[in-house]
Amino acid sequence: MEKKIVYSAIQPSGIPTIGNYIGSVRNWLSLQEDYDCFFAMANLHAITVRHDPALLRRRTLELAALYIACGIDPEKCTLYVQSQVPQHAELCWTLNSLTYVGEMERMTQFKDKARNHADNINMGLMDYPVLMAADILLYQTDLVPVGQDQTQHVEIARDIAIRFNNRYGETFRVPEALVRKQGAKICSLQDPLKKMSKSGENPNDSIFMTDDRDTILRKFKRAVTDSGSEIVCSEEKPGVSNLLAIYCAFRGCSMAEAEREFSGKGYGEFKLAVGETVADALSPVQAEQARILSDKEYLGGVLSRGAERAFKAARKTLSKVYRKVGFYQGE
Ligand code: ATP
Ligand code: LTN
Repeated sequence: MEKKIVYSAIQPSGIPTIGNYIGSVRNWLSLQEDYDCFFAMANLHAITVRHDPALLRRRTLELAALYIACGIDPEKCTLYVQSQVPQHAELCWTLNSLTYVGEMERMTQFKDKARNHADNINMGLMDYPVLMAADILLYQTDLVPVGQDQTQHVEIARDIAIRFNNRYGETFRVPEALVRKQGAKICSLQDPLKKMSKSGENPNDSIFMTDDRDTILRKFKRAVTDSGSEIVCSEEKPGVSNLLAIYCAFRGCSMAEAEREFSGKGYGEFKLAVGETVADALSPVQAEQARILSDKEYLGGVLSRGAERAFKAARKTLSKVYRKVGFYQGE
């Protein structure tokens, strides 16, 4: 039986946070055993906000090395850089004509980013979800493992696929988002009502995957907790709940187990335990990432094999799309 197809990506727009790890990469690990997985560095998406070209190039390689250091196996999955497969931009253009401006204006991420980058509300920023739909649909994807914040974009990808299929005949498989309940939204350590994000302005909001032990312990020590002293997960305690979610993700335990472990303990002790757990988990990943990054030949080989495999799969879908739309492809 043919394996189901999984697609996901992260933008190399900054240093990934433990939010990216918990909400996405970590969930990809088990999928690579049973599915045909494509994981990308979404660098085309990363230029929709102002960026530094040299840094973008470096962050792209760092992200690839991080994926592998976290356990993504390039022998089992297709790991590649989005801009190396030209069909993404080509399909995006085609899908643009099936997408309404009003739909894009309503996207939460667009509204947030437009607010935060008011001097640079460019066409790419608005087109972001269509490019993401192209990423997903090019590979005839079944499942898209993402964090909570991306579900609206996967929904749009589904709508566009259905719209295309209705207009031109069955062409795309209609994908589904795969969002794990636990850890789907890791929040800022300073403002637990806000998502932890790799491009936020306050570095104390986030634990970056490259933070050293002292930095991690310090950031957790300063993390905002809530009034009262009980260590339980509840809506009235967003700060404590967030720390518990992080702890569970790295410990691999349930919320009930974590609550039991910290019952009767104080916030100070709790925050130190969370910090130590995260630091212990990140330290081997960081060492492995550095090792992979220094082996340029290996990393270059992985990415060029990945791009080649992705290209072949993408070409197949795009040629079908071009035929259906009526684009001349030679006799
Ligand atoms: P940026 O700040 O540059 O917009 P980001 O940190 O939001 O980036 P993305 O590249 O947009 O990260 O997201 C990559 C993946 O990580 C997506 O699947 C997204 O849902 C997931 N993700 C990002 N932040 C979190 C978070 N705080 N909690 C859980 N999942 C997250
Ligand atoms: N927009 C996503 C990154 C991304 C993505 C994708 C995720 C780009 N293309 C395709 C899943 C499938 C984000 O997380 N900001």
